[in-house]
Amino acid sequence: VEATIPEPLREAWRKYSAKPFTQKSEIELEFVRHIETTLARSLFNCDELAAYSGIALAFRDRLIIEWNKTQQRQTFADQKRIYYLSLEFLMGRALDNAMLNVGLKDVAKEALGDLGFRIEDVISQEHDAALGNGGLGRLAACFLDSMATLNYPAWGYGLRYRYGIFKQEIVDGYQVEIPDYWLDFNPWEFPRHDITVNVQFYGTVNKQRDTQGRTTHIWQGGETVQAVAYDVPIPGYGTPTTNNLRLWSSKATSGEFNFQKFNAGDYESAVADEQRAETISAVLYPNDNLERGKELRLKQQYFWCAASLYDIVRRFKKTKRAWNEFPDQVAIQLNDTHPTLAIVELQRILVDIEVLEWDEAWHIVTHTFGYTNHTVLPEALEKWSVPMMQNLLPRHLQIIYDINLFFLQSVEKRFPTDRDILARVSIIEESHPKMVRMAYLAIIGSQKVNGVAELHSDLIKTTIFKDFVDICGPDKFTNVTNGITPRRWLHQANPRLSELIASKLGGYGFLKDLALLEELEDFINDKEFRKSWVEIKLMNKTRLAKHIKEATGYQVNPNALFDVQVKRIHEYKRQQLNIFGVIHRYLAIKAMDPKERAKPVPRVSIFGGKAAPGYWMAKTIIHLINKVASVINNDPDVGDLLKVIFVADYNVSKAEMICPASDISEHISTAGTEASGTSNMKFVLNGGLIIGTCDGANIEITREIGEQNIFLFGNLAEDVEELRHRHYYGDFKLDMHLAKVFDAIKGGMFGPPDDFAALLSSVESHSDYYLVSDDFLSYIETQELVDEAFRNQDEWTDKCITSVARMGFFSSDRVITEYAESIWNVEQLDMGKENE
Ligand code: F55
Repeated sequence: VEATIPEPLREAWRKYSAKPFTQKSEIELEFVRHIETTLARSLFNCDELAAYSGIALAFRDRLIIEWNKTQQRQTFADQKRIYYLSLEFLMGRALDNAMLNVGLKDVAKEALGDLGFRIEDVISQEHDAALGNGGLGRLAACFLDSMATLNYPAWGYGLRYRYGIFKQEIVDGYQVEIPDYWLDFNPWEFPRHDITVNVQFYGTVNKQRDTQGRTTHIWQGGETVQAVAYDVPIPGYGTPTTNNLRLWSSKATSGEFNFQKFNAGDYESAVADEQRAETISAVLYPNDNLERGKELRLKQQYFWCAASLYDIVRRFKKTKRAWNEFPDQVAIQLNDTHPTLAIVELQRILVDIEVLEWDEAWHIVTHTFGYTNHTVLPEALEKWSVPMMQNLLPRHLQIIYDINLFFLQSVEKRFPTDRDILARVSIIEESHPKMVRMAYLAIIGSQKVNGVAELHSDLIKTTIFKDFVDICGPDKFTNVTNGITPRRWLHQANPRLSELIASKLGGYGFLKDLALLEELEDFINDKEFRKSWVEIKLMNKTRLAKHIKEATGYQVNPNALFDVQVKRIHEYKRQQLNIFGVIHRYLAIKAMDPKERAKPVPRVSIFGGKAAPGYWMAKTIIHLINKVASVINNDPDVGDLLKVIFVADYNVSKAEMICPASDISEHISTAGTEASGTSNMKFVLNGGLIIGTCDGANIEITREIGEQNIFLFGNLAEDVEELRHRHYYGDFKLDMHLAKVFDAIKGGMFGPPDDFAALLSSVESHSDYYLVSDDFLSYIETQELVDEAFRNQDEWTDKCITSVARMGFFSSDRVITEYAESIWNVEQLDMGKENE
């Protein structure tokens, strides 16, 4: 690498090149320097926010030194790279993670202590980077952590939203959305004003003949928006590898056009152009598992795909390789169908700009991409209207039609007798208006398609993508069960448990090889260990209780059973089943003879999660939870026996506090609807048990930890269709316990019944699409089993320790290794001596 510096200068460069700090005194020096100079603040009015800024800048500098070296190393190694395209990266806070990953949190703690700060207070000043909705975005963040930790040459590509997912407040029991402007002070990003890409929209396509008589397509006119790169360093744990997350920000091109408008005094129109351009990366769409077909969303997708592809191709071209080597140098993973236009864009670059033959280009494209599906819910499968695409991306629509034509021709040849197959598998749905089915395009343009848990991967093969298994063969479809990074979700979220485990396993090796946790089972009868285990859980619950008191005013007893359901609010995730169960429990307590009331196990039911702003039913569920909370929590008959809490503004940093504090968490989706779930893994890894349905990764968690350690209930995925059919054709009676719950709601126990009429009707009416009534009895009976089990604290602790010991499989390191070997075909960078 040094060879690029002229010989006589090398010594000076080497001598003065930045060295990463390791000492407390160095951290203190950098901290003070940043506060006094970078931030221009006096040390005498340095509050916690300023302290956060100072320490964050110090660690940022440190990351950037390794980041630079990593990029050099990767360029030099000249290997295949992974590009992970995701519209969402739900990163959460960066400082704590950076300190832990570079192994200097303890040193930083002392340094901050010397200067008068408590590290926890400083860490909590940071605003979450909340560029995602939920599981899909958080998965991308866990993958970045694992790819860096495993020394894979990998880049994330996303959008730099000015507004992340909204902040949630609860006002009078209703969700209120507050904009999340998070960029006021963000030390973790580096603007790269020199790395820009012009992205074209609208316009027209003209055919031309080139000198060799070939027809070429010229996309002309329309408007151009500039993408500016912002880079975020991603440090691996216990390795110098620091990868890059590149987020694109949109702005108006500073071209002749605006200049002319300005000169002509047409300021308003010039400013309007500027604003329209900036709007593209302004805000994250807050829908999870719902596609709404808005033009701005399509613009976001193309803007981001075009800029990323340009960047990737530019990097490839620097290697001066032939085009057919592209798939040996580049693996692009599509996080859901949101980046599917990247497939079309690469084909366009190769055919229109690099003038490759169609077939050669298409071969390159189809050996470059992989597509991960995250849902089978029909309303979440992306479709774009053909007229909209025609207008915004005329050339891309032509290419899609050509891809479709060639594909359908090959299908017709192979299945000449199946009369409907062409209509079923066509990328274009023949509706009014016509629609482009993005998942089909993603499948056809990719080398591999994967689901995110076994059941889910089986379901996509037998339901939504069945025809494509017949057409493309079964090998194209595979499963990669999700996982989570143990660095954030154990070590960072639960430092005490991590330390206890390390004390038994002889160090923190398990954080890089989570399977090592299995050795914990040897200590299951170790009295001291068990005592510490239980104490840590109680401490974590006490910390959450403190937050609950501050946030809601309600006092909860940390010795009660903490029952947690935190995730996006959605009918398929069935928070309504949970709250109906809570009401059932409340009615049972009320019906008891007061002397009997000592018997039930005290419980705190904790909910958290955001509803998409336009998802009215989800908002109704939030409202019901809050109304139930205010009735139960103020009922003197109930006391500590039952408390209901809604934690407002559930996000990554709240999850870090909540996951370690649960005794039981709920993952109770209608069987077959939750692709995987990942918080289920976080809770078990932190020594909590699960009540759940046979859905998503719950099934594999059961397989790993043993069915005696999980509370499963409810109907199976294979029975769902028939049950729905039965509802629909009238042979249906509401579960009798649920009927009593509904009577209480209808009687006004929780406020005006009209507020909840639609919610009840969705269950009572002829549909009950999510089978709440069908699973209700099984649910409440299983909750009683949970009570029983919790009474026996020793056995409960056995279950928790055993479960943690068996969670090794769910590390995102295992997941990334599987992707690397079976989909990407990329190698880890050889770190030589550096990593020892
Ligand atoms: C966001 C935007 C759109 Cl348009 C569609 C979906 C989403 C989204 O947030 N999806 C999401 O979070 N899906 C979840 O992905 C997780 C990771 O694979 C799964 O564990 C989870 O089951 C799935 O719902």
